Amino acid sequence: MTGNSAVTTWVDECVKLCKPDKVHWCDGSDAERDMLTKMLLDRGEFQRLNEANWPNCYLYRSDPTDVARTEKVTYICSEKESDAGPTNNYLSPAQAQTDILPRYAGAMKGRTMYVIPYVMGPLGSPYSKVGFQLTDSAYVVLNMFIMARVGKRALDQLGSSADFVKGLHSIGELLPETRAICHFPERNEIWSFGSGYGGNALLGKKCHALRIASAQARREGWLAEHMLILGLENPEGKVYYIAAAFPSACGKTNLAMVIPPAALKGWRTWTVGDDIAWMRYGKDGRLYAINPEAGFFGVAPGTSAKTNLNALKTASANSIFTNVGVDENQNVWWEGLGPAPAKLTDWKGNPWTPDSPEKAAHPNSRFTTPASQCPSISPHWEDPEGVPISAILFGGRRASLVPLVVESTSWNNGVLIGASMGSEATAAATDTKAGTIRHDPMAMLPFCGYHMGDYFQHWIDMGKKVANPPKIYGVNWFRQDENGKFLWPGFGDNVRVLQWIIDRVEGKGEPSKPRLEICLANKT
Ligand code: GTP
Ligand code: SPV
Ligand code: MN
Repeated sequence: MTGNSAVTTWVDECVKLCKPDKVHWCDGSDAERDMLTKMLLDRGEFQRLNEANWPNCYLYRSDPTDVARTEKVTYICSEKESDAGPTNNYLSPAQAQTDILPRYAGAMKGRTMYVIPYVMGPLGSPYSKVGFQLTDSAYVVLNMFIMARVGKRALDQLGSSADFVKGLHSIGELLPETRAICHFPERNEIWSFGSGYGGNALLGKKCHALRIASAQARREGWLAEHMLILGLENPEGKVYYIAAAFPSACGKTNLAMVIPPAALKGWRTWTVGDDIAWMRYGKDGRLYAINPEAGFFGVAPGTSAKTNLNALKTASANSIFTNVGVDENQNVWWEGLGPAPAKLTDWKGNPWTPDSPEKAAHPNSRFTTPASQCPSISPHWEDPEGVPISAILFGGRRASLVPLVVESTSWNNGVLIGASMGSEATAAATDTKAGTIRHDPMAMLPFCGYHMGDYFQHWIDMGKKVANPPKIYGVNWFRQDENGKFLWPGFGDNVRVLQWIIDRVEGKGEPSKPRLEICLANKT
């Protein structure tokens, strides 16, 4: 409990509405985590993984109709429709009140309401934000324990302030037809109903740290972006930080913890964040970024010792695996991990063999894992002031046309590159057709909490704030030949592109010429 009356008044209102049997205030302790884990194991919702290979790791299968974000029922509920803009689904606050709120009435009968106080951003950072998520899903609580800094620490950070985000979440009956994710940017409020999955349900992530935060960032003069943050250290020991926006399932987690190829002697990378960056100008006129999250909610398929060893090592303990396959010895498996075991149980709980027509793991299956366990985690990943950004990348998944890398000629030209991004849809959202190209400006189409036109203006305004904003680049790791084979090796070799970008930042190297040659070789 807390003495903060702004918090308790709101929690009381939600309790009256949802009518839970019990209210549990999360303190974020190990004992609490163990208690919830045991409860899910006893209920059969969690399956313990092989203790030798995956210590303290669990498998969870979500409802098969609830496996990814649902953009069609994600709403921006600003006072004015014009503030939501043409790219967001709009519901007026009054309409949300009449259409959505009644779904919560008595929804938690027979259940416990968990109150999760959380901080997005490093503890004690002036740029961190406090939120509260009320939820009736213990699985969501355990994910939030990994993804955010939860419990007493958050109450301490908030003190008596009323500046916090209110998130009301109920899985309801997990019916797709009652599912709705509503955001009220003017009152820092989120209502999520009918889903227990990832970005729909872990409210600190997309709902708070992107949709609510982007609107707040515009009001306050900073940026909340769908970006990874990584440091690239050259052989002289100088570290350059890069922020990169790629749409969902287009390579952020991979680039954030990329291992340079052996040929690049003396180069190394440092991970700061893999999905979200909050950025603002420091007193020195440089753009500084913090990672608001404390964990990674990473795509499992395609993750292997060859493609992303650091992710595998990170997730090898104290992690939750959602919708992957599992073998008889309780080892997880997914497409791309390595040779398939002869026999598996698939993500739906059915028997599976390598001859089965279906995939063993859902294409959007995920691991939830503490960032602190990442072998490449930056010693500065929790610096309260953030890390200084030297370059910003915008990239998509494009089989044709878009070259490996282009350098913008100015900040505004870079904003144009970001704003005109297109990318092939992936399995990260259920209602988009995988493979079809959609316009996804700055990888923020599903996450911008306000009018996309105002968002572009805000980016342009941010460039006017300082004399030397970071250089902006467009990249594409996903060009294919006529047989559908990737033309660029990707993964570790992407560091070669970063190396060239760093040279350019230092005023060295040729403008895009070397890359142009690659494009020509690829029959641009
Ligand atoms: P979200 O968490 O949904 O925001 O996704 P993300 O951008 O972090 O995507 P992630 O790094 O998890 O990559 C998604 C998929 O793309 C995985 O299957 C990766 O194996 C694959 N991938 C990542 N980088 C590359 C690359 O350089 N080349 C190729 N061909 N595939 C890649
Ligand atoms: C994304 O879809 O961009 C993700 C996964 O990072 S989720 O948290 O489910 O939104
Ligand atoms: Mn994402």
